[in-house]
Formats: sequence, structure tokens, C-alpha cells
Amino acid sequence: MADLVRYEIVDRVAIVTIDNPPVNALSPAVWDGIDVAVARAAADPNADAIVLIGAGTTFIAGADIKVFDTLKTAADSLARSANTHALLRRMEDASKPVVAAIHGNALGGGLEMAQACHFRIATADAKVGQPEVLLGIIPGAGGTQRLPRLCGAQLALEMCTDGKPVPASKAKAAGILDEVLPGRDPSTGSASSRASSRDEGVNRAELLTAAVAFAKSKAQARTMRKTRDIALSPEQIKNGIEACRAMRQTLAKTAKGARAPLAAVDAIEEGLRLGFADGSIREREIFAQSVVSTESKALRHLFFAEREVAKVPDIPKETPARDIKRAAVIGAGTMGGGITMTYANAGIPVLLKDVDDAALQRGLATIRKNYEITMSKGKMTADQLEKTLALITPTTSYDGFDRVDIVVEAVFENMDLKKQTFAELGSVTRADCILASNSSTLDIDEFARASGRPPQVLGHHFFSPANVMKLLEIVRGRETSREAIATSLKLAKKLGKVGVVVGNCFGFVANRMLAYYMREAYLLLEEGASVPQIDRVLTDFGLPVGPFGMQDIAGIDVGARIRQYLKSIGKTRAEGPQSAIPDILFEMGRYGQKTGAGWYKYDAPGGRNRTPDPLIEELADEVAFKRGITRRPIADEEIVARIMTALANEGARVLEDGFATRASDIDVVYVYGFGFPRYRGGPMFYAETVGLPTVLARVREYRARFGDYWEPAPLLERLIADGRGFYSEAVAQPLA
Ligand code: 3H9
Repeated sequence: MADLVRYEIVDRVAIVTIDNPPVNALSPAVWDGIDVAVARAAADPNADAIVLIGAGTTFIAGADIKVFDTLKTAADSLARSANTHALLRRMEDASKPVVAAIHGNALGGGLEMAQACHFRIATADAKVGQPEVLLGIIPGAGGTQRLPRLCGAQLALEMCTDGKPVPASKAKAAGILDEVLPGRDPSTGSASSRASSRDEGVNRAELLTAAVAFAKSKAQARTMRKTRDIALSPEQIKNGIEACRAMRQTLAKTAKGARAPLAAVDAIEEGLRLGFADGSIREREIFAQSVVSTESKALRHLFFAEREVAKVPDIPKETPARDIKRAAVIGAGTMGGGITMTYANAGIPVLLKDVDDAALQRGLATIRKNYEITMSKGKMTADQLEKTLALITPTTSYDGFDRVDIVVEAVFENMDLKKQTFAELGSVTRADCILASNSSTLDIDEFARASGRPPQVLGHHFFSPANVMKLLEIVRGRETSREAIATSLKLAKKLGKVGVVVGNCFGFVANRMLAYYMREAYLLLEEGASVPQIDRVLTDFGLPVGPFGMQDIAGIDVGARIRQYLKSIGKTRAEGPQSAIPDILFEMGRYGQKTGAGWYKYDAPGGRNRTPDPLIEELADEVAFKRGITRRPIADEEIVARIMTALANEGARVLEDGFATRASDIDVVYVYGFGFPRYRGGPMFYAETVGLPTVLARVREYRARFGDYWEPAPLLERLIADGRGFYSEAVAQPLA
């Protein structure tokens, strides 16, 4: 047995310690090690019982996700699942009581292993869950069969379909755990008399002592309970099947195209109908199909992409990252208000500055209203609301700016105004204060020069609504210090955001690519597709909102003003033809939802109920006529293909120009910035699933049909020629 699984005897109890840092993932060697250790303990005359415990800070976070990449066919996956089923059955059949001692997390295969133990004991702050669905698979080691027997079908359905872990207290009440040690329960904040904020080492040591005593008592009483033998009454089965039906109905509305949650319901229902043995066979088959699905590959890709994104090649882990204790935001408009809320939500006191009291009061009223909506949904108490608001100090002056660690500038998207703001900030803040701009497009280096402190200046580009959307583009200027980047990455975590370091090009990564996405949508409209059709096709694809609906929310004026600025400096956002329609709408004062009309008509200014507007079709006819285009019916497939090809082709340029470190960073940007469907893995991953040669063939076809503005990204051509893909190692690079 390798060191991954250790065996020792303590007080006539065999302690099997899983030691596979950092999260004790179940690699094949760990599964085997546990199997061997349990068999050894069963035969060991010095052991009366067996305790399974994790080394370090956790029990077991599940199967080793990387191993799934080696399962190339459903048959491979079936064999893997069958092995684990057999192994857990052997453990359940052990002649001595087996106790799972859980601290940290028991997730996925970790919880399934615990379910196959005879008893489960946990620390108060432990969590248990079946998050497989978030990886596009279902529990494949008996979880869909044993969990309903422990806690009933309803909770099992919830856990296997939403993937959220449940706290130890809830798991105990539901029957998943047999005993929970006294201590602080982070889910409720409540603590028992023995509770204290103990470090994990002490916590684990206490758990081990308690587990040994518990195991001995079970050995003495000769009690062992096999989960698979827990009988379900006809009533429980009937209610369980009804719960499956109800869950399918819910998922029809919430799953948004993901198939794994429904597959998990199927496996649970099969177990209820067929019993444990045949239900287990069905679980294995469904697991095997899910693990080789594109959905699962995409979600596994994102799992690692989200963790990779924090690793910036030339910023080692040891780079000092400061703790941000006080912040200031300039501009109490929509973005500034959302950013202020983000800081307050993280418990960081924040100064909110605007030019006059009226602007401040408007901003504060919106912030309060947003919190009141949160409170009305039961997600915040009145006390929490007041405490959070008390962290926000409105001001019209720079008083107190010498005490803050960071300032986020969120004034209008105007170069002169922003430069003036940075010049002022350079003199009113401490020399080590980070100066961040929320600009969505403009050149960070110009702000840096204006501030007189370039190493401290960078972009913090939040996405609207800033207090909700999880993406933070951290824009690296020419002279931004490594410390400022490391601090921003650490801060992003504290703010509950996913920080992605991007280069300083026009629009950075998200909006630079978006310009190509939008241009294709406009051109499709001119060629004959309608606004509602294009929006519907993209929401069917899995996006939360189509391009036109999104622009009506963001404001048509925002893009128009950017185009005006670019024109003033002799540039355009995307090369090639630009549709005239967005500027016509801007000149008509149709800015979108806020003015009651944009690409759609709304019930009122600020209203959300929209109807298609025949005026848009008239404009499209006119503009198409002027460009000599005969409008034609356009198939849904062409809309998806053209818009996604535009995104991937520009993504390849972003990568090649060195403005994103890796293709997977671009995927993370699109998933968290625009709600790109997770189960498609992001725009670059999606292109890989279509096939890069197909993507290139499309670019060439569109070039022949629509003009030279379609130009293959050189990187795309090179990768195909070399037989490589976006995720080949050498494609990752330091930012330009
Ligand atoms: C399963 O169990 C299937 C079974 O039903 C059936 C089998 C037949 N595997 O997230 P962190 C790595 S499916 C491999 O930053 P945290 C992670 O990549 C599995 N690697 O830490 C990272 O690596 P690096 C079901 C894993 O403290 C490092 O560990 N289980 C795995 O913020 C630290 O991770 C899950 O879906 C893994 N299972 O969060 C749970 N887990 O340092 C997945 C982590 O190189 N894991 N890594 O970047 C998690 O949710 C979080 O990692 C956890 C810790 C909450 C545990």
C-alpha cells in the first residue's frame, strides 16, 4: 500500500488515513489503498473496528476529476464505476464496524464512500454533498442508491441535482450523519458551549478521538448497519417517485439545457422502482454515458480553468499581496453603486464620492433599494441591511482618501474626465494606494501616466450589475506592478469575484470579443434575420439573454458614445462593415429599456416587458437596400454558426496578440461576464467541440460569401496546420 493510504492501530481500532493532498481526491491508487486497508483491518486480530479519516484539512473531495479524461468510452466508464461499486460493497460487507470520520468536506465519491461505511461521524463545520452534476455527471459510486435510503428521496434529489453541499447539522437531522461533534456551525453561525474557533489540526485530532470511541462502542454492541439494506416502505417509494416527477418539472425550467441533473433524477427513480441491486446497475450505465458527454467534458474543463486563471505565469505565488482594508469608489452611478455594494458586501468600509449631494443621494437611494429587494427575498435581515449600509460613507470631497488602500474610479467613459480624476488621485492618496479604473474600453496606460504613479494603476473592470456578475477583468498596464496584480487577485476572491488578468487592448478581452459578436448580430439582422429570432436562437443556445436584449439593458447610448470617441481618434471597434442601425437608434433617443424603446418597445421607460417593434424591420430593410443586400430568411443554425465563429476567431487573435494568458481564461471571462452556458465550456472550448478545422472552413466560407472582413486568425490556421488546439501547452503565454 502506498503512503497515500496509511494504516495504524489505536486502542484496538484500525485507523485508515487517506493522505492525498490537497483534497484527498480518490485516484485509482487511493481507492485501491482503502480497499486493501479495510481488508487488512478485517483480518487483523488487533482491530475490533475501523475508522476512515482524511489527513490534512479534509475528508475526501471526491473522485480524482483528472482521471475522467482517461475514460475514453462509455465501456471504460462502466468498468470504472463497476469497480468502485464492488469495492464499496466489500467495505459494507466488512465483518467489523467501519466508521467514516468526516472533517472539511465529504464530496462526491467521498460521500459515497462514507455512505458505504456503517456509520458516519463529523465535525460541526463539515459539509457533505454530491456535486457531480456540476461536472456534468451523476454520482457513480452508489450515491443515487444509498443516499435516498439514508435521507429520503426529496433531499437526495436536491443534493444530486443542485450539487450544493449541506452542512453537518442538516445532514445529521436528515439521517446522513449519525453523530456531529459539538462546535461552531458556520451555516448558522451558532455554537455549542464547547465551541471556539479552533484550528483545523485540533479539530481533526478531536474528531479522531471521538471516532475511535464511537467505533469501539459499536464493536462492543456488535451493531453494524448496511445502508444498502435500509428498506423503503411502499409509501416512501410512492412519494419518492412523485418527488422525481416534481423535480423533473422544476428542472425543465431551471436546468437551462444541462442534462446531468435530469440523469441524476433518472438514476434515483430507477433505484426506487427496481431496488438497490438493479438500481445500481442503472446508475452505472447512466454514469458511464454522462462521463463521456460533451457536457461533462466542458464542465470539467471549466473546473480546472477557474482554478488555473489565478495562476499568472510571471507572478509567482510568493508575490506579496496586500490586504485591502478600506476602499473608495468615485462615481455613484450604476457601475459605481454596484461596485460600492460589492465592497460593502465583503465587509470592507468604502467611501463613495460624487460631484454633488444630488448625485450621491440618487446613488445611495438605488443602493438601498437594491438591498431592500434582497431583504424582501429573505436573503438579508433588516439588521444586516443597516450594518452593510453603515459601511458606505458618502462624500463630495477627497477627505479620507489618504487612508484608503484602493480607489476604484467609475466616472463616465470619457478619456479627459478619467485622466483628470487619476491626476487628482495621484495627489490625494497614499503612495502605496492602488488606483483602479472601471473603464470598459479605454487605455489604462494613459490613466497611469496621468496619475504619476504607474505601478499602482490598473483596470478593475466589473460587469453590470457589478454587485451580481462574478467576473472582474484585472487589466494589466505597461507598468503595473506585480504586487498590484497579486493584490487584485486576492481582493477578487474576498469580493466573491473571479479575477482574470487581461492585457490592455481596446475593450480588453470581454468587450473586444463582444464587438465582433455584436457586429455579426447586426449584419445578420440586415441580411434578413429578425431581432426576436436572433435573441431567441442565442437564448436557446444557452445564453441568459440575446445580443439585442442585452444591449437594451446595457444602453444603446453606451456603445454609441464609444464609437463616437473612437471616431474622434480615427479608430473603429471591429474592422470591416459596421451596421448603421445602432447609431440611428441612438440618434432617435432609443437607448433601450431606460428610455422605453431600443431594439424592442417596452411598456414604460425602465420597464421590462418588451414587444418586437416593426420599426426595426423597416430600418433593416432601408439599410439593407442602401447596401445592396436582398434580405432573405436565415436559418437558426447559420445564426449560431456565424456568431460563435466570430467569437472564436477574435478569441484566437486576442490569444495570439497576448492579451489573454490562455484560451481557458477567455472561457472563464465569457462564462462569468456574459453567462455563456457552462455546459458548453466557453466560446473557445465550444469551438474545439465544433472542431477547429470546421471553424476555419466557416471563416473561409463566410469570407467568400460576405467579404474580406472575415479573415482567419493566423493562430487558428497555425494550430490546425500543426494538428494542435487552443489548449495545447505552448499556446499559453505571458500577457503582452
Ligand atoms: C466524483 O466523485 C464521481 C463519483 O461519484 C464516482 C466515481 C466513480 N479531483 O478548489 P480548490 C484540486 S466526481 C482532482 O482550489 P478549495 C484543484 O484542482 C468529484 N483535483 O480548493 C486544486 O488544484 P490546484 C466530485 C481536485 O479549498 C486543488 O485541488 N467532487 C479535486 O477552494 C485545490 O482545490 C467535486 O466535484 C478533485 N476531486 O476548495 C469536488 N478537487 O491547486 C471538487 C479539488 O492545482 N472540489 N482538486 O489548482 C471542490 O469543490 C473544491 O476543490 C473543494 C476545496 C471544495 C474540495
